[in-house]
Amino acid sequence: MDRNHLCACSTLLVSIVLAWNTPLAQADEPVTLDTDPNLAAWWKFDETSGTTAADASKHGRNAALKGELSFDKNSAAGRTGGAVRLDAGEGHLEATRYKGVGGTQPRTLAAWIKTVATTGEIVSWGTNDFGRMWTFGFVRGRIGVTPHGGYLYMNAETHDDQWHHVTVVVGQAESPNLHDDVTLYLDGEVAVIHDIGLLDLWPIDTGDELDVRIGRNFKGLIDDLRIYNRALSEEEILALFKLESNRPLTPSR
Ligand SMILES: [Ca+2]
Repeated sequence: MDRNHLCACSTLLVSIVLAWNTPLAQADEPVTLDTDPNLAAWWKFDETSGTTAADASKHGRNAALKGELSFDKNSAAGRTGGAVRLDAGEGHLEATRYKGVGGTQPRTLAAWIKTVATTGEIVSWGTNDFGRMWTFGFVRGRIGVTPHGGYLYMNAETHDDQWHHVTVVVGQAESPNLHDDVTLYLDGEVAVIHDIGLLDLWPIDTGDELDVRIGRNFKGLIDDLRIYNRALSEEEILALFKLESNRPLTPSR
């Protein structure tokens, strides 16, 4: 056998082995909002026991239930599957060593909430300084966001003991600020803003001191909390609200 012939045979063999080891469906599997590589963390809160909320994004960013919390007593019927029931001072969750989406990066945070209260955080991280925090939750009694020193919150009230889907998006920008680059959504639609203020043009530059914390001082249910490190489109947020996150994403995104 000459050298060229040997090479050709080897190449063929390698190709056969590779083809054998590659799952047929993998290449054709459509990307969805559930399998999006930009889905940085996803807590479904479907657990019914223990003190760990698994990260369904496969990044391993599990969140630990702190204080008095455990799914044995803090699990409740959710919007899909289970939810975590929080009672303000009883405790919150922490994704140890996960620092969230930092700096000026675009991001989307989305969750279902059900509450009769008007205080507390859904999720937060950052460094405790002006423009360096990223806190999503109740701001002056309505759902909004604050990077510490500025705030943006929606007009609608959401403490009616019904499930609401709430989302905040930071768009791609060199130096994003609340006024120009941040959008809030309620139940799949762009939310009317109640107020924006105090350093609203201060650049958002999220720090990396604190681990991601979920449900600090929140009283009620939180379900299906997702963090994407990209700005989702209106259409995609509507799909989350409609529980259609397993549909293939449109190629135009
Ligand atoms: Ca759930």
